[in-house]
Amino acid sequence: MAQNDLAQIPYKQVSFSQDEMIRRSESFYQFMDKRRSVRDFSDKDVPVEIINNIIKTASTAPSGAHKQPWVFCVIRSSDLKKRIRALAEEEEKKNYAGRMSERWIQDLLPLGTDDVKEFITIAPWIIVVMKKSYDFDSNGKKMNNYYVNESVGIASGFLISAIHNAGLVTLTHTPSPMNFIAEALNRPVNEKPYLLLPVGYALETCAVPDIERKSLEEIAIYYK
Ligand code: IYR
Repeated sequence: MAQNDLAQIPYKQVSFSQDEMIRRSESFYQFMDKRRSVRDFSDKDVPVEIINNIIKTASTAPSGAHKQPWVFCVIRSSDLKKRIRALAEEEEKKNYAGRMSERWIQDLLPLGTDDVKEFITIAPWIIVVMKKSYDFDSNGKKMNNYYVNESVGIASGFLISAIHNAGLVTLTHTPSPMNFIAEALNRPVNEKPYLLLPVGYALETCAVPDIERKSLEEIAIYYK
C-alpha cells in the first residue's frame, strides 16, 4: 500500500429484487418527471433542518479526486436578499437589453423569463452554489481541483433532486456575470458563484410553461 492510501472498507451494495428494481426505477422517474422550475414563490417558511438535509445530500455527489470543490452559501437575511436581487437585476437588465443574442431572447420567450427576479426576495431561502477551482494547502500554496464544473454540476443535480424530494421547489438562476455575488457574500478568491437557487413553496396560483420532455428515442442511442 502506498503511504497515502486510505484503508479500504467493505461496501455493501443497496440491493433489490429485479421486480423491485423495475418498480423503483419507474416510480423514481415518474417522481422526478413532476419536478418543474418554478418562478412564482410563496414566502411560506421552510425549517432549516430541511435545508441542511438537502445540502448534505448534495455533498454526497462524486467529485474529482474526492476534493468536494463546493461551498453552499445559505441566505436567510432579507437585507442580503434585497441586495443580491438588486445586483442580479442590474446585470440581467443589461443582458435582456442587448448582451444576449436575438436568438437567445427568442428561445426564452416561451419560458416567460425576464429581468425581474422577485423570487430572490420572496423565497424563504436562497442557496448559492460556489465552485472552488482551487484550494490552499497549509503553506498557502494554490492546489488546483479537478473536473470542477463536472463535480459541482453533479452536486447541483443532487441538490435540485433533494429539494424536489423534500416537497419544495426551486429554479436554477444563473445571473451573469455573477462575481457580484461572491463580493456580496464576502467569499474568498478561490470561490466562484456557480448557481443561485431560491428554495421554498410554489404559490397556489403558480403556472409553468407547457413544455414537453424529449422522448427516450430522441435522447438515447443503444449500441447492441
Ligand atoms: N440568466 C438569465 C437568462 C436566462 C437564460 C437561460 I439559458 C434560461 O433558461 C433562463 C434565463 C435569467 O436568469 O433571466
